[in-house]
Amino acid sequence: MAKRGAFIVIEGLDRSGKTTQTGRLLEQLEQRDRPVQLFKFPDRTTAIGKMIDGYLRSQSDLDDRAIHLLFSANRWEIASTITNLLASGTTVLADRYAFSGIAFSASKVTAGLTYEWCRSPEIGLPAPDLTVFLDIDPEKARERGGYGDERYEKEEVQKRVRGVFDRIGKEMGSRAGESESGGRWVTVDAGHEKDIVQGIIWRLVEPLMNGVENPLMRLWEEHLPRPTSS
Ligand code: DGP
Repeated sequence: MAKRGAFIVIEGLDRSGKTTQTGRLLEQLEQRDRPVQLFKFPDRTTAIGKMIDGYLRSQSDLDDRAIHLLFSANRWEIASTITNLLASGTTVLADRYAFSGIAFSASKVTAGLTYEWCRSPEIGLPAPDLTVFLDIDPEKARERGGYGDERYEKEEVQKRVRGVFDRIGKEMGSRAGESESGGRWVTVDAGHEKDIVQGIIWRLVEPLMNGVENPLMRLWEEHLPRPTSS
């Protein structure tokens, strides 16, 4: 049977070099025989994405729960496209995914959103085979040329976000082997030179380039209702 495509996610703190590394990885993947498609989350081109864009640029204010659900809906509106592409043998690369959804919302101090509440709408999304988390000390990130003007681009926020990503990484890591519904989670030190980071990422991705035999899993699928036999 033909193997399905691999689903690879790149996560990272702001200023971690995520966009550069995702671009470089895409170029490398395009040189292979297998088709590849990149998705960037949030996808600001859809109707939901436009609301998110206005919020990130502080042009609009939204309730913390409402914006959380919009970010998640922005992934769900593309979920079936991702599933179909993988089934047809395409490699799918995502710049951010459900893990950013949890990390950025759960780190809001005044919102009082629990980790579990933030995770809830992400349960059941197509699960990546590999998530590469680009980790950088927020102080070092700031020294890289400063944060931009968007809502979360502040050192204090990034420190809290990093803490939640750490928790997600531990949760995903402890599940590897026991359940593959989150695939592999690998933290990469994004403080290295660009070429070194690129090399590390490529070594992680290359084994997946001939396709994947395992069926596509769903994120945290143990929380989904079990299929009934009747
Ligand atoms: P980026 O275009 O990758 O720089 O992302 C834009 C900003 O949006 C960045 O500060 C991270 C934040 N972000 C990305 N995904 C989510 C999400 O699902 N939920 C929340 N609350 N923030 C997110």
